[in-house]
Amino acid sequence: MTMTTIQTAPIDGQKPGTSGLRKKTRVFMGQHYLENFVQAIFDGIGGVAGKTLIVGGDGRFYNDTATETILRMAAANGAAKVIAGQNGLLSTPAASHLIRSMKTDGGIILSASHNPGGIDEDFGIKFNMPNGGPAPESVTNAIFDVTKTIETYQIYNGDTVDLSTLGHSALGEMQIEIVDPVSAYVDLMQTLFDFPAIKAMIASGTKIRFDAMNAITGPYASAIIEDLLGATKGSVVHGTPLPDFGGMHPDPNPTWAHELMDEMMGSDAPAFGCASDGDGDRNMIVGPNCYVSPSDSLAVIAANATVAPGYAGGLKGVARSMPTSAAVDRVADALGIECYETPTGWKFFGNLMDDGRVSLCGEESFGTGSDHVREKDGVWAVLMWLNIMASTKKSVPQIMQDHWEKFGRNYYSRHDFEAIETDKADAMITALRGKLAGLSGQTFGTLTIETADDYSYLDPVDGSTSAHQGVRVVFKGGARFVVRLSGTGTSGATMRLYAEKLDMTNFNQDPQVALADVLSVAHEIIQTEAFSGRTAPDVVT
Ligand code: G16
Repeated sequence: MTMTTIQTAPIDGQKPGTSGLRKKTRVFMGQHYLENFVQAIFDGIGGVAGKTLIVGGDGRFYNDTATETILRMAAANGAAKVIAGQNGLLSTPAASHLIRSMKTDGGIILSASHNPGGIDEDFGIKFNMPNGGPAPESVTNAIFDVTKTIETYQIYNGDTVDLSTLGHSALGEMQIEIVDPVSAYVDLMQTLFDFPAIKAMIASGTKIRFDAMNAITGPYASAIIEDLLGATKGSVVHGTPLPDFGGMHPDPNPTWAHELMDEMMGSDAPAFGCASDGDGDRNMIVGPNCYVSPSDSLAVIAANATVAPGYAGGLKGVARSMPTSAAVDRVADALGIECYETPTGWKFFGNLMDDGRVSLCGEESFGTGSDHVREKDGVWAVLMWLNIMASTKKSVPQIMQDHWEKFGRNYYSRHDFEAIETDKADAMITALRGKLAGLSGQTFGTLTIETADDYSYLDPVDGSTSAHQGVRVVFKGGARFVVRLSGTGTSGATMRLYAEKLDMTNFNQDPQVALADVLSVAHEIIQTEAFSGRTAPDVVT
């Protein structure tokens, strides 16, 4: 076996987005593409000599090859040890947990999350810090800077790397430990939730359907929901992780998890339905005839978390991303705890959790989690909901109705306009920003604009600033819309339009009807059709 220094050159476009670098798989398979970025990670974090890293991914096409490459490069760069999930598999929250519990120097997670997988679909890679959370912008910027000047990378050639056998081995001087991807995570969940109460509820006839969408959470959900909690075999559907997710688009929302939605809206629906995404950090919760929006899920969890043993002492505070609805804000008010607003991206929650300011975080993009790890966590959210149902003895629709009666309902919806030509999307956002100063005071039908700005975040912990994090237009009375371009797509630009309106009396409208006026004003201001040619969204959540 030999360590080789390979000559390379910078490759354009290796700037990490909302959550790491995501590109078409074939782009990652191009000459030096993955290697350049991995070397940039190593150099951007100050080298890996003597360090211990976690490596794993969601099992999508190219996961195994990329894992092996990373191990070879870590060895050649002098890493002391790499701990990898068996067969290169780790859900994102499980990786975050291992990074923390094994006191490592961070980890590399291979995933394009909720994007489809396969040779013609998407792949991704990101670095997580020793706290288990996604690298902050200071680190991703340092990594990006290296990609612009890189001339060489180091890699070990020779011996094969066996990712399938649990236990210890070595690659040159570097130790390798292959671990079961599931067991440590399952142990952690049992410290947080009332498993006996959930088990009793399931034994008394509560039926569950967990749609793992042929992605990473299948083995985790089977171990917990079927084996430990006693749900009937088959409660976890699409439970085998496949390199192309069996052709499914593993994004747990009503559009892509339509099989689950059909079942839950049908006459013989189980009491509880849920789905998770490619790498297991997202979740969707559905009751019989009752879709729970992610923003509402966050608020319900905040209001009820103390039923779970891990949260019995109360929440320190909560945080939500700016486009997420303000439903959780009123729960925080009622609880007398702080509610923080951050830009889109789980990485912004890390400082707040590390500083002991918040224990619960959530986003409209189907992400909820707590300070048990530093990623959002799909299976965690499912267990929290099951714990709430078991403790309150209420159904999902009843939990929602009671919540709205107590706190009011924030009608909420996100409309995605996908794969717009990048130039057109940029022109649309630039024109919108140009209008902001003149918008306040303008009236559109019954809606009068109170404020309009381009959101900028000042991190209260480290004092860093993140500007241009989304245009927000707030109407008198609190209704609002937000517009931003996605940072996770791989084709063209995706415009996300988020609309919200609080109603304190009428809780059972169709959100699209309740929000029709806000959406219509939004399009009038954005000039969506004129700039993009689009008249309807591709995905509505
Ligand atoms: C990532 C981030 C989330 C973010 C989401 C959507 O999720 O971790 O914090 O809300 O992308 O981002 P965007 O609107 O920029 O596409 P995931 O599940 O893709 O890792």
